[in-house]
Amino acid sequence: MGFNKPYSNATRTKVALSALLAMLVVGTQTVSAATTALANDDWVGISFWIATAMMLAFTVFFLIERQNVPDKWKTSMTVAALVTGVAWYHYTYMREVWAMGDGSPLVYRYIDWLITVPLQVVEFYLILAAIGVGTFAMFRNLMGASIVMLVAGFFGESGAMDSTIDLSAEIWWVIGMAGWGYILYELWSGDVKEASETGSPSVQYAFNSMRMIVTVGWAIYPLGYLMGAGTIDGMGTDDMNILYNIADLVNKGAFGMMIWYAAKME
Ligand SMILES: *C/C=C(C)/C=C/C=C(C)/C=C/C1=C(C)CCCC1(C)C
Repeated sequence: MGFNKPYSNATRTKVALSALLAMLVVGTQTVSAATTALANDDWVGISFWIATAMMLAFTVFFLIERQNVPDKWKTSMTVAALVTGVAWYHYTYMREVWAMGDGSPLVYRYIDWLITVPLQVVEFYLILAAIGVGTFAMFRNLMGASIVMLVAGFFGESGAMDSTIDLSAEIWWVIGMAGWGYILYELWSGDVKEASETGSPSVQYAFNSMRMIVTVGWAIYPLGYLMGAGTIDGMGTDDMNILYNIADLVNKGAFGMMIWYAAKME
């Protein structure tokens, strides 16, 4: 035994995780050192900096804690780590765009959302499956609605479609709201609600946290968008970026923590 298997499984996992982490750090070396120092009162820059550091911390935490939860929660923990890991990667760039004085990092922001929101939909599906209502149709509809929401937001913020169909930022916002509205409808409608009251306490906790995140946590984004679009008097893209950064920490970090907490309840 000692000859064929000199290391325990836990040791192997630790070595694998450390290697993965080292790869990630080396892989983004070029962007992780900011070339411009933050000003003391650069609140937007400070919020980018905090979000970057916290996304990394969440990722490491979820990867390591994955070993300390029951098997059936491990996939959820992996997905939570992917969400914050992908966000961390993009935050290193977003922070840099801001620090270099290039303004609001719109494209990196939306590329990040386009990857992390579908990953979160996978997470929702895992929870919905655990309460017995996760069907392929529901997964597909949630995924479709989230894409509509994000694409509308991107067109509204970037003006990328203006030469084809020139809709105002507010009209794109309404289209995005319809996508989010559909997701809320799916999560609050009768069948799901009933099923959510029958699962184990930990699954119920995960489900209720997820629904609160999508209802309250996600509501921060359309508010930030309107600030950035100049629809709300006296607000602009600086306010939008701070709000988006806080929202990402809540919806990616705190949401992952709730999954972890639910897993530890068992
Ligand atoms: C990790 C990133 C997350 C969870 C991003 C979520 C983004 C939203 C919920 C965005 C919603 C929007 C609307 C509901 C209206 C249109 C504009 C958006 C895209 C900001």
